[in-house]
Amino acid sequence: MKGTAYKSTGSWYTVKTDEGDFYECRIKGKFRIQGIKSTNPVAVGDVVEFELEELGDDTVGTISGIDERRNYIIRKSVNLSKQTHIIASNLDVVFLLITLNNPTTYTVFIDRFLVTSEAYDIPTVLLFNKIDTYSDEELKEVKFLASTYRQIGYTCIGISAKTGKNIDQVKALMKGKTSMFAGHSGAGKSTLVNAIEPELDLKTASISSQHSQGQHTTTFAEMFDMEFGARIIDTPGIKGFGIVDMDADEIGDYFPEFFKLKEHCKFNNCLHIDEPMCAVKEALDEDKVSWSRYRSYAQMVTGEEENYRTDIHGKK
Ligand SMILES: Nc1nc2c(ncn2[C@@H]2O[C@H](COP(=O)(O)OP(=O)(O)O)[C@@H](O)[C@H]2O)c(=O)[nH]1
Ligand SMILES: [Mg+2]
Ligand SMILES: [Zn+2]
Repeated sequence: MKGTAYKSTGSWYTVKTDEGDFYECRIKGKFRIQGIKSTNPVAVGDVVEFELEELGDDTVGTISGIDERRNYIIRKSVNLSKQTHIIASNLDVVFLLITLNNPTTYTVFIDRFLVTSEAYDIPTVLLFNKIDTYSDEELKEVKFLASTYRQIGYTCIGISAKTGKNIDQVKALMKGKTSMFAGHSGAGKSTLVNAIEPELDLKTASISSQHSQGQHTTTFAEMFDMEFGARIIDTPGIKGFGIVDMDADEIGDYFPEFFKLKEHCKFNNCLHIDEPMCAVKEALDEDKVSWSRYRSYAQMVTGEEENYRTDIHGKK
């Protein structure tokens, strides 16, 4: 039989078949997937092969294989084992909720997030939330940010999870797909879920509180079906993706607008930092690429940790 993992709680997995039946499944033996050293062999979103068996009065499943993952997101284990925990797999789209204030979403956070989603190969949509609360000045800033990211190719929507503004556009992008909401705590993820499907919010809220009571920081993801024909993966306590191990010379490949220019740099291994005849820096001087994007990039390459947002209009 075949199904999709909706939930994982340690050694048991809830699997839903295409016919819509749910089974509790276990893993048989040990299998390694794609050479990943993972603490959890099956992740939420995995398409699994399983066989049914009787266990007492129950019918349970034994998982014997996992289809190749289209993509996955990980969380590094906090201990030193260097093992990774795969949070979820086979995502169609991730929505990043961005707020100018309460809380502040810095461009460097957005850019790091996008680098990771590019590396993971997960299409990302930027949702500028709480537009009902912004001043004219702040709305200008949202428009400026949105146009910056639209130029690169990202879909950007200004929304209000509270008033429902443009939520229909979000739903249209979710339909028939598996999605995940990300963003800082307080950015409005739960409120957005509530605006899209009120009943679901209750379910996700109960999971989150259940976990926040626990001592362990382990995060279990769970998938939910939505009434209008979409699936959402809830990952309590996750504001972004796990960090991908990346070499400095790889980072530029995940800034799509830099990647396009790279072939015009004099050196084919150009880091766009100090090299002469660098097409990215030339484009920067001509305002053809964004300074805030470049600054995030430079920070990632040089390993500096600072937050910026306030001066996005300038070129400091
Ligand atoms: N005014 C306004 N408040 C919002 C909006 N979205 C969320 N909030 C508020 O922001 C706070 C945090 O929202 P919540 O959904 O809990 O954020 P989460 O941590 O990302 O799940 C709550 O008080 C919400 O009522 C919005 O679009 N407009
Ligand atoms: Mg929440
Ligand atoms: Zn260059």
